[in-house]
Amino acid sequence: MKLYYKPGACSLASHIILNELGAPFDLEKVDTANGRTENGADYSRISPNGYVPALQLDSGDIVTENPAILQLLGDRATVGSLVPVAGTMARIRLQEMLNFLSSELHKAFGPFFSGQDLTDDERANAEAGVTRRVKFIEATLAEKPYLLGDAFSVADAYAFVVLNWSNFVGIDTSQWPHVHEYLARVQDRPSVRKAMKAEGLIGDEAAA
Ligand SMILES: N[C@@H](CCC(=O)N[C@@H](CS)C(=O)NCC(=O)O)C(=O)O
Repeated sequence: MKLYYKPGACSLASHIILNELGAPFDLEKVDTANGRTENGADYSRISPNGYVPALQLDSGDIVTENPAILQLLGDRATVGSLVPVAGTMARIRLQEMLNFLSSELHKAFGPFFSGQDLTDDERANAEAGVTRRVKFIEATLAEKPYLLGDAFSVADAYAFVVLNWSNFVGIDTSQWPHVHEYLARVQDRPSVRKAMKAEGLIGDEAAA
């Protein structure tokens, strides 16, 4: 399998889950601004929408969209419970959460990554949008250690990546005590530190 990724982008969630699986995989960095991969390939021929992540399976099939890729990878886990069994209500809860993360929380960060300088008002609006969505996560984490319950799942990898963007856009996560503690706890997983190190987001000391 090969993951097409951009450092620190939402593709980091799939990178974390690939590490959780423990099987070998390849990585290829994408420059989404110029539509080329690090090997010089035209990325629009790999993923027509031009964004990451894209996962190339050994069959040659390409899968895009975070919720689809994360469930595909989670279903391949041979140990642990990265995704609940398909067809159960627990699996529906995962899909509910992945859709919330993708279409609500992830997209709430959009204005910060628009490439435009935000005015004070635009920044305040964008921050209010993020805060509105994080409140649901904060309330969820007040009840249980991970988004689906007692165990880390693919939803936690995605939530970690998106919530952690707060630190890059200047939103103080200590205003959400459960989220703040959760981010530190998830970042401490070997799969997360390894992926962040490989993407150049943390140094050797933090990854050790
Ligand atoms: N609906 C897509 C959204 C993916 C997405 O927003 N990818 C961003 C990075 S997090 C991207 O590649 N944006 C283009 C860019 O950064 O130039 C999914 O869930 O996979």
